[in-house]
Amino acid sequence: RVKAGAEDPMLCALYFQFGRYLLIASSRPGSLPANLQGIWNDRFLPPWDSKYTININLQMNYWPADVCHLPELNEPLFELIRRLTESGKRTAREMYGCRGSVAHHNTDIWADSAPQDSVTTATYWPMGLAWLALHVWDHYLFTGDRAFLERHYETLKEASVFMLDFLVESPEGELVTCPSLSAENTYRLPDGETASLTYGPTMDNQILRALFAACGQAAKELGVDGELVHRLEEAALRLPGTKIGKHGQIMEWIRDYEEAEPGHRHISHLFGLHPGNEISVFRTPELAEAARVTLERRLAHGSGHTGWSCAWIVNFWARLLDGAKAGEYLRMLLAKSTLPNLFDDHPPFQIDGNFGGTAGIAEMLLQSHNGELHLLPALPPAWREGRVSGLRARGGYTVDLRWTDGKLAEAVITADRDGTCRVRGQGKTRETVEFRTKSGKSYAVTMRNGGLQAEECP
Ligand code: FUC
Repeated sequence: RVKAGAEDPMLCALYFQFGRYLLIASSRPGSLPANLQGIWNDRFLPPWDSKYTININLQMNYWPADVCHLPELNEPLFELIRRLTESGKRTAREMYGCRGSVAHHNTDIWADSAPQDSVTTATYWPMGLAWLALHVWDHYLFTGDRAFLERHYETLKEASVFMLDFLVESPEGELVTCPSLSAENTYRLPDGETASLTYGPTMDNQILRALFAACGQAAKELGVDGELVHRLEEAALRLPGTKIGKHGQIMEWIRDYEEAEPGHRHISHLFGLHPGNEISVFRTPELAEAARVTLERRLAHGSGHTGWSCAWIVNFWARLLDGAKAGEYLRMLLAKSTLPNLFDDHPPFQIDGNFGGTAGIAEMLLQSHNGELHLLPALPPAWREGRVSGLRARGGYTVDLRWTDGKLAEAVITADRDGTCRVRGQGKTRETVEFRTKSGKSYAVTMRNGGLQAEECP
């Protein structure tokens, strides 16, 4: 029915739980992380060697883990990141003469950190470990697990130290990665020539701002590396900012080049919208509007044609608080990029779209990246009635939600620890409520007398 254009909210619910099941089945403590086919590769010569592409795909596999309340399934990822941090030290030293640790766009079960393959639009991208390091920090934000942070802080530190050595001053006087590229995309010069080589592409700057901030906060939390924190804060101020180009779009490169493929599947320059958080409807409305233009331009030229790309687009629309669009692209993911057994279809079968789609559904129901819990941020109009229980939010909360007639009926928020919780109501509302929490206690949040109210559950 969905293929024929119908709505089927229960299929979305099934797809969500199936995504959780796939991670449960393919990423247990003690195993390797879920690869491009999860564990379901059936070929001797699998697509992309059934490995770990780390310019989006492996990261996407783990987007649902924390928010969908499966935190322990991250363990294989963190173990691979730990090994990658070790091997990346040698690559940093021998290939670049830098301290710290680096990985490129692809890795494998041996945690190879050197450039792999010979793809001129991908191979020499130096940001793989920097992006993965952000998973360490994000997991800590969900769990508050200090022993975990102590064990994996080294990745945040080594990835940051590498960048401090690696960054160079651009002609504009900013600090930039060089050489680099914007994952797998190419730009066109006025004389018609196309290329991917660049310095300071937008995604790198966004990842670096997030990495330096995360490493700095982690170091402060652990009471270590004061001098490094200071250097990271200084360097962050010198990174190129996210800029708006001639079409009103987020600029993908350091110059406002034309894109050779305006419908490209990678939308790397929106990293700052998702999974990053420097672009926000509330905090940076101009950039959020430019992100919307970026998405619309990409989609008008056919982007979202691979499963994972469509799944990322669902997450982007959710972060733009557009429930109708998020719902539309989730339907597209199901109608065009899903095989009869519900496996994601790149094509061919590739599991990242399942995980990205599952994370996208969670992102439509609950967001927590802005220092607050945002309830039903992007509920699609077709989901009139519903409920979900056990979602997890950054800050250490478990969240149950129920809605009727397209409106929030009640949320029950259970706190892991004592603190202050700020909650935002549905969609683009400015309505928020803040309350003190006690560890283990639950709080009911409802709309009453036109305002958001919170009270402790009996
Ligand atoms: C990246 C993507 C491709 C594919 C591959 C495994 O290179 O651009 O679409 O998903 O990873």
